[in-house]
Amino acid sequence: MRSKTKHWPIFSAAALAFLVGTAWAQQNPDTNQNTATKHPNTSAEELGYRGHGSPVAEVGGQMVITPGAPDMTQEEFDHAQEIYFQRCAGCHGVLRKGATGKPLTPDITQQRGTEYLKTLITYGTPAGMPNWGTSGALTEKDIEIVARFIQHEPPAPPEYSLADMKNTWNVIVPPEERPKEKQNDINIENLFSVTLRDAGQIALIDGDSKEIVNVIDTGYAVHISRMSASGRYLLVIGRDAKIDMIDLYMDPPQKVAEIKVGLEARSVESSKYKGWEDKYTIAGTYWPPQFVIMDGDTLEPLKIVSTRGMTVDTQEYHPEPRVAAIVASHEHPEFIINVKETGKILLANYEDLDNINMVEIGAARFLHDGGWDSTNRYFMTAANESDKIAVVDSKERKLAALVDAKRIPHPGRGANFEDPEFGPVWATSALGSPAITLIGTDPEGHPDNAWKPVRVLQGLGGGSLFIKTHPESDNLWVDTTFNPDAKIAQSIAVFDINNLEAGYEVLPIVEWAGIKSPNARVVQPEYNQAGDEVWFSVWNGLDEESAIVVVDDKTRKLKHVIKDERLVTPTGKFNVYNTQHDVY
Ligand code: DHE
Repeated sequence: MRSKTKHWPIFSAAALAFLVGTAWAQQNPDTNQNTATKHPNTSAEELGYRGHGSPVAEVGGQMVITPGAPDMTQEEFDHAQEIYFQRCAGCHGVLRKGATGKPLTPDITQQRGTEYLKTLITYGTPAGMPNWGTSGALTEKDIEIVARFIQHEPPAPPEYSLADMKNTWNVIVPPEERPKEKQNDINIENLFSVTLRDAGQIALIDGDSKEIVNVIDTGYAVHISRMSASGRYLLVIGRDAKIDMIDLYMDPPQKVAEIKVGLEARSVESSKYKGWEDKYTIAGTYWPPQFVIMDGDTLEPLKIVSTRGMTVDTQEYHPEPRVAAIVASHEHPEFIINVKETGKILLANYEDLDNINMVEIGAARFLHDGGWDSTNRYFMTAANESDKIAVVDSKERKLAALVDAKRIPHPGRGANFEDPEFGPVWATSALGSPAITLIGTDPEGHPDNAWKPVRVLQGLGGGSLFIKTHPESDNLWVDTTFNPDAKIAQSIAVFDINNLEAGYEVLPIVEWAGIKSPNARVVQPEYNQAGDEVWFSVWNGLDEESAIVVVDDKTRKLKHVIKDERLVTPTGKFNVYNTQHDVY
């Protein structure tokens, strides 16, 4: 393992989208049209979203000299590898076998040669490769080194074993020393866990008073928070695969256990099946490609399962199938696990970890995020690059349908409501188009509409990440975080569920926060427990002022702005009750 002395700046998605999107916009004043000509398959919205740095860069792999590839010094190799993991691995994969980007293995790259590769990296391609050179993101020298580097065998970062995990595992407060009853007077059901992305922290904000209760150090660039089934433990996972377990009964709520489960990760979940509440925690990693089941009280790692295997369509071996969203089944004692590159959904039964029983469902490639339908029986999940929503029947443990959605569906956990014409639906917005696709979810009551895209609404634009409603609400909120037009990225669209044809109202959330920076973006609507307030993050640059904007759901008027110098780069917000009970 290399030890690194230098840390590359973490490009927040906001900064990166700004860098790539703006550079493009400057070159192509009408970004959408020009990307459609020069980069027909990839828009600035998608690039802003996908091109984040990988924490794998902190570790890297051993230098590999490959016959036929141009010479490199160790120093050049290390430098190129760092750039590759920061800029390229998100799309092409750590092992360069191809993910949402094309494969870059030496058999392909050596044929192309250094000059060709330099041009490709400098100017980008119509298939979606960003113009790293002409956008000013990489220097000519960097590009030349990377062009030579990708002609060598990819250096494999180290694996991560049970022993590695145990070396990082720390039970800060053992279960027997934790309080038997809640010690604080916070209404924890209406508490929000707010990701402070670039601070490597979360803020716990009291949903009633809107005051920050505690700010807790976590892993690097926290991605999501999830609740244990009992509502007591909050689980937070960083991009660096560090999990922090926070006990909400303590005064103030604080960390009771921590562990690092790999080099890069996005997902964590807790067992929810009746009789198994809080028993196990699971985390999936991007690197190494595997998931681990841990003890729910202490995070002791118990069982690691690799996700390497064959792709669903061409049935080729993939060495790096990353674990994306994970949900806990309410129908069986199992976790439902999205494996991105193979396009498979695994149902891992946790009744007997020594004889683990797994169902493998073939869906479609590049499974990403998703959530439950309103009955918590069907898991609706995006195979984003295939423009499909896979529907898993968690009761029957099989695929119920693969539904067409518009370009790059990105639901977050999605939104469930009653369409006045088509009955119960689950909805997703999209990264690559303004479309909001409503899918019928009631095979009993509305069999003709079940698993069909019954309605497609047009929102503010592409670059949407999250959509949200609440059982108590008549509103459907849709963000456009990665839209290259700052005005759109700084606003939210809201539809009336009872009159969807009427179109949307636009609310200027960033303006309401009193923030003027062009870098600020609105991301992820999240309801309070009662469903009468919706909270938005105003996600600004690391050194700029960010905020949380609270909107009254009935009146759609500004209710409150939370500003605090500790609120650095807020992104996801997770209301305890809604997250615990899968209400969305
Ligand atoms: Fe996320 C959810 C992966 C970029 C904020 N993100 C998820 C999930 C996955 C994922 C697999 C589902 C987890 C689950 O439910 O178990 N996200 C990725 C990426 O691979 C990607 C594209 C690029 C990257 O390098 O991370 C990416 N995500 C982003 C962002 O740019 C966001 C806006 C800010 C950030 O943290 O970088 C972002 N992702 C979120 C949030 C959720 C999420 C807030 C949870 C939403 C929810 O309501 O459940």
